[in-house]
Amino acid sequence: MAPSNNMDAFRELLASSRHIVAVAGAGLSAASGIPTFRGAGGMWRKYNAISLATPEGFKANPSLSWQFYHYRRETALRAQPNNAHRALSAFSLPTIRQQISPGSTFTLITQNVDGLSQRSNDQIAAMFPEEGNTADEKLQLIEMHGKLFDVSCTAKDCRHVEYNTKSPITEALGGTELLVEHGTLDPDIPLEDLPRCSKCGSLARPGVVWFGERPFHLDDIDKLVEKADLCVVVGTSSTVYPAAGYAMEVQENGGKVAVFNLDRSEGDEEADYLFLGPCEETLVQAFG
Ligand code: BJW
Ligand code: ZN
Repeated sequence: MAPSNNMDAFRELLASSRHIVAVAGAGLSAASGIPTFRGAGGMWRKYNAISLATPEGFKANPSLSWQFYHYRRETALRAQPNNAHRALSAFSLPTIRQQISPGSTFTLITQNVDGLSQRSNDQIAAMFPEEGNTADEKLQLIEMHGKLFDVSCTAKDCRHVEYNTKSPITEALGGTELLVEHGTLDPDIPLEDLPRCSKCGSLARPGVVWFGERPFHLDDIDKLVEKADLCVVVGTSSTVYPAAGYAMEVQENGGKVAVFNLDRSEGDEEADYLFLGPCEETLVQAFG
C-alpha cells in the first residue's frame, strides 16, 4: 500500500506511540544553509569524498582533509538552528511532549555533525527552565557520526578528544575556507601547522565518523530502535548504513515509519506515512 500523507492521522499515531525515535540526516540542516551530501548542490558532487572524508584520504593528505573540515566548521559556526530543529527540540522537552504524546519517550538520532540539534535543544530548554525537565528526562540526542567540533588525537596510545570551537582552528587554516569554495585546496600545509593534540602534541583529526569506522553509541541506538514503535525519518537519503536500516527494523518489529523528506528517498515507498516537502515546514505541522 502506498504511504499515507494524512497529517491528522499521523498526529493521532504520534499521540498513541510509546517509544519514538527520529533518524535525521543532512536535510534537517539544509534550511540553516548547511549543504547536503548527495543530490543537487551536494558536497559529494563538488568535492572528492574519498580524498577528504575517509581514514585513507586523511592519512594520505591531512592538509587537504583539514581544509575541508575547517570550511565545514566555519559554515556550521555561522549557521543557526531552523524551524525543523526547533520542532524536534520542543518535542524532546517532556512538558511539551506530554501534551502531544502522553507517556512517550523520544530520542533524536542524528547523522549530522554540525551541532545544530544540540544548540537548538539548549535554546529551547533555556526557554523552559522550571518545567519539570528533570535530569533523567533530559533532552535525548545521539550524534552518531560525531561532531565537527570534536578534535581527536590520532596517536593510538592517547586518543584524547577535545571539544574545540576555535575559529580558525589553527592560524594556517585561517582563510583556506575560500580555497575550498573555489576548489583550489593547498596540498602542502605543514603537518606541524595542522591541529595537534593538546595532551601529547600528535596530529589531531576531526571527531567525525568516516566510511568503514564504527559510528558512536551503537549499543544505545540498537536498544532504542529495538523497542521503538514509531520511527520518524527526516531529511536523509537513507543510503548510509547503519542509519539507513533503522526504519525497516522498527517496521519489522511491528512499529510504524513516517518519512519527512524534500524528495523521494531510498525505501520511502515502504513507509506508513510520507510527507514530501521541506522538513522545516512539514515537521512544524506534524509536531507543532
Ligand atoms: C531535505 C531538505 C529539506 C534536502 N527538508 N529534506 C550495510 C550494507 C552496505 C554497506 C554498509 C552496510 N553497513 C555499513 C556499510 C558501509 C558504509 C555504508 O553505509 N556504505 C553505503 C554507502 C552503502 N557505512 C559505514 O561505513 C558506517 N560504518 C559502519 O557501518 O561501521 C560498522 C562497524 C562496526 C564495528 C566496527 C567497525 C565498523 C559509517 C558511515 C559514516 C558516514 N560518514 C559520513 C561523513 C561524516 C563526516 C562528514 O560530515 O564529513 O556521514 S558520509 C555522509 O553521509 C555523512 C552523512 O551523515 C551520511 C548520510 O547522509 P545524509 O544525511 O542522508 O545526506 P544526503 O545528502 O545523502 O541526503 C540528504 C537528504 O535530505 C536528501 O534525501 C534530500 O532530498 C533531503 N533534503 N533538503 C527535507 N529542506
Ligand atoms: Zn594525543
